[in-house]
Amino acid sequence: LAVSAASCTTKPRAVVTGDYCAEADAYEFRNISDFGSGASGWFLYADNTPGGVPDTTMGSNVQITQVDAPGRCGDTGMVELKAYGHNFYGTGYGDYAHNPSSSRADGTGYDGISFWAKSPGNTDKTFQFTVDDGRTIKLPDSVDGGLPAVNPGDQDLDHDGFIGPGDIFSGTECRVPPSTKLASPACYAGGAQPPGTTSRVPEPDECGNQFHTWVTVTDEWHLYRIPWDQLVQWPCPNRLEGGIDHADIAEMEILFIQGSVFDLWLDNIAFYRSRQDGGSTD
Ligand SMILES: [Ca+2]
Ligand SMILES: [Ca+2]
Repeated sequence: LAVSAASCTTKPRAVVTGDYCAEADAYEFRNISDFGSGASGWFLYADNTPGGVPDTTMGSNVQITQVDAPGRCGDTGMVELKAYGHNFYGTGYGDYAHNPSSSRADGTGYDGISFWAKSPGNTDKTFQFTVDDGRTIKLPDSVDGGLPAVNPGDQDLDHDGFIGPGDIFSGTECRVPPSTKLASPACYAGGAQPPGTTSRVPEPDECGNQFHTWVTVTDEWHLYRIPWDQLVQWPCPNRLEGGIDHADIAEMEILFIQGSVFDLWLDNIAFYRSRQDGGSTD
């Protein structure tokens, strides 16, 4: 009997040219986080799966990694977000440096947010990227450990002398949701909740519902550009009209779902726009 040959032939690999640095040539940037030296301005969190990486008992600050020159296009300061073995709700990395209303990032006049990234080797490539503005951010994570006293700019709407659920923190325009220990808004954390979590639907004026998108990276460095209108919210009662506020960008976060394996290298988060001169590299 003639048996037809298996049709799984080997595809030639795409040639890696290494000239990825030119991807930035057509754009100009306003820095948000360049991970040069000192504090990264980012934190990490993860579930408690034994043996999971990162190990949150080793601290929650993300350290800057200095690689050998020439690094990425001559830039040697960056962060490596390594995660595997977290099987409950997963792992997250977030920017804390731009949360207070006094240190928000202003992207007025820019087309969106960009960064450099790669996840080399036998790793997952797709993650959720979330961005808060001053109207969505839940500041601070308040209720655990007692209600914060009222500070200038806070709105103590129930006049009890503390800022708690239903009140409004300075720098936000939305009401503090009830403690997540009681119930986690189903629309707040991406619509997905850990098993056993009591979920509820947020009120129309409640904080949360971050703007978000998904990003798929490769083994090699590339510049990723996220135009403003690609950052969307979940279709929940606390969704805002008109999209994200370019002038009032707060926390950014990278979420790795449970069971995923990442070695995500991340660098130079910035606002980007097309170069006014059309892209010459003078
Ligand atoms: Ca850098
Ligand atoms: Ca109050």
